[in-house]
Amino acid sequence: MAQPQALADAIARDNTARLAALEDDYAALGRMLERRGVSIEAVTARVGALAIALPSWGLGVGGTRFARFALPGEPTTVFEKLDDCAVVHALCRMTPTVSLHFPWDRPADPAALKDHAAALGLGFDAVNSNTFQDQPGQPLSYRFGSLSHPDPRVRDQAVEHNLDCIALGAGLGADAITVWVADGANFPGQQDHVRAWDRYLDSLSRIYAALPDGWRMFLEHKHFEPAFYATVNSDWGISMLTAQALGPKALCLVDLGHHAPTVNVEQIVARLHRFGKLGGFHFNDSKYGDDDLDSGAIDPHRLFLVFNELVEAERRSPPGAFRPAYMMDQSHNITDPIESLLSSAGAIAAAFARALVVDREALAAAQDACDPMLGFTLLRRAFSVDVEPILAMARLRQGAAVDPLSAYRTSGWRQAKARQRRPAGAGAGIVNEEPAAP
Ligand SMILES: [Mn+2]
Repeated sequence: MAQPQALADAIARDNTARLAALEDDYAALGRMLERRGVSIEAVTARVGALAIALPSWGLGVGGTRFARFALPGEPTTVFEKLDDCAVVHALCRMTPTVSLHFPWDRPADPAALKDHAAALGLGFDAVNSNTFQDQPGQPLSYRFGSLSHPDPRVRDQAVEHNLDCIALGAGLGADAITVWVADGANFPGQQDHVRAWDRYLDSLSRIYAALPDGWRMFLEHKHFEPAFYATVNSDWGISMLTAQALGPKALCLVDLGHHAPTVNVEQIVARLHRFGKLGGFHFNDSKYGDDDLDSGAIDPHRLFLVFNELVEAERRSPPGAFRPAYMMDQSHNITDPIESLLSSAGAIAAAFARALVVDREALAAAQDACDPMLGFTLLRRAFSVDVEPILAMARLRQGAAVDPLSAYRTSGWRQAKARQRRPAGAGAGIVNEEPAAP
């Protein structure tokens, strides 16, 4: 079942109705870009090759500290979540892999999960460990930390969990692990900043030593929450120093929502790459903190500036060497997760497409000539291009939807699942509290 028939039919019907207008818009945009010396076909090809991993936890409806509002037909098992991932991918052809989170997604039968994904045409991206909450029956608590906990037995337990995630991921065909820990302090005096980091590094080095050949370890920093005074891996600086101490397989992961509101994230991206430590992204957007809103929902310009640095970084890299792991990390509290993921995929692709139409020679010349207004104008000129025809054409050529939201809604997927799937619980938190296996 690569694609449900009702979905394929909806895509085909919707695309047929929109084809003439798309071809008209695409031709007009192509002429405009040609006058700027940009080949629309080259941009469309790059956009068509963009791949972003879906977070398994993003397919269920999220929640806040206050409530979670279940959606009829939302997935409650990892198998159902993969089914929904396949729907997203069928509609946008930009999300061929899934990032699993253990133990939430721990399958009773890993081979069955791998087969299910393969049948859907999906692969697995980085796996994520979870030492930020206690699991039923877990001997020791992570209340006061995990990899940096003062008690070596807690650290051993957290390291063991990460090794287990690597083994599970390797069996599924993944080749990276993302480590985010909630370790930190709520009060001045609660912990020693230096000793806590030393313990964190020591635990990480044990996980690093167990990485299979070809694997990478992504360190995800976050400046606050759930620790509200100090976080062990708080920002890109300590994350990069940690990655440098560990070795070449350790890289930094930038979650766009894990910085203080005024931090210049695009500059961080440029510098991490300059020092060989840019591992990947968790795309999302925020206005206040780690809001996990849909990508580009609040500040599409910042997303564009991030991609502007990524395009620059790729140009500075040897051919084929630039391969950051792109993932979404969002919490959909009031929308259908499939619709939000499609919206984000479109926003990410748009930012990438706009970054690709920047006149880079003129930009470098303006920078060297100390011409700030021209440099700024060159970026703004690219940002103001409506690249929707490029995205739609890239999708159409791969059999996906010209208008993903419209095709999805007419497919009736969620309504059908509301009749077939068992209802999800309403407990608070970003993930359903249902057993992961069917
Ligand atoms: Mn994240």
